[in-house]
Amino acid sequence: MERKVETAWCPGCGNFAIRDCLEKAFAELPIPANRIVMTSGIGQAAKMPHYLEVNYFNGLHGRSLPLATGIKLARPDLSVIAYSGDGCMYGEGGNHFLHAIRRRLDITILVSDNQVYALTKGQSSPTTDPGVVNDLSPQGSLNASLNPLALAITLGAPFVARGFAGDKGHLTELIKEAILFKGTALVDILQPCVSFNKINTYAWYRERVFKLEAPLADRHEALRTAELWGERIPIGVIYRDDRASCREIKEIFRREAPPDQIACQADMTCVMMR
Ligand SMILES: Cc1ncc(C[n+]2csc(CCOP(=O)(O)OP(=O)(O)O)c2C)c(N)n1
Repeated sequence: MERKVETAWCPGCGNFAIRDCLEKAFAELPIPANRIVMTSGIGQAAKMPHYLEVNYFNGLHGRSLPLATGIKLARPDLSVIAYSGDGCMYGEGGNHFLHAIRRRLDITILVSDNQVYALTKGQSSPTTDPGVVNDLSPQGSLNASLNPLALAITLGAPFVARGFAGDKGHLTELIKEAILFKGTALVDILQPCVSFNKINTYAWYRERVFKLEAPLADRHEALRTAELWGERIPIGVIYRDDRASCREIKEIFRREAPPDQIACQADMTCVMMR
């Protein structure tokens, strides 16, 4: 396909494969293109919507979720996708990640997880494995890593999945399923970074990933599966709960206040004006 825009990604970046999957998913979904909107923060991954034919709002670092929340509150008819890298979503945006899931809105969260802050030249990110040596942590990354899937399950997210940029057919289906899911859906995507992560390469993942046959409905079992990392890494829908309801926007407005009395705080928490 002919591209109109040149990307800032390195040749071989996992984001190219993820972009292909998003394009295919958008083309195949029964949702008109003008009903889909993406939000993103800052980083190489956050440039994803720039390179797609999609409506988008590119905000500050870590702020893709407040933007998505605001858009969803104002326009519940739109399919809203918050996109970013692991640093932006789980680091700078970590607080928003926690509370966006608690709000139970119908938003899709997609993350290019390369286990590194790539745009700023490879610092350890929240998902960097402890002990990993990089240019900026020559003695090895000191912190424990954050497991976004286990965290999302713990917070009660009703759809929690992991994809792999090296399996485009599987990832495309995951993205479509997450967008169609009615409720907060997370897909953390294993995205090899050819420049700043020489450990978690395509080959490294290919030796370890295995596909889950079906989503788990039991949260505790899902949590145990989400915690698998290292020798065996599950991909697919880890947890799916179709009984969990997402909050209808009109319900929020009707129960809590008429729309003209609603204000949004800086973190997009809806509050009633007194
Ligand atoms: C508030 C704020 N802090 C830090 C930065 C610098 N910064 C820009 S991009 C980035 C890292 C992005 O990493 P990630 O979200 O993992 O995406 P990647 O580049 O790896 O795709 C950082 C730290 C910033 N722009 N704003």
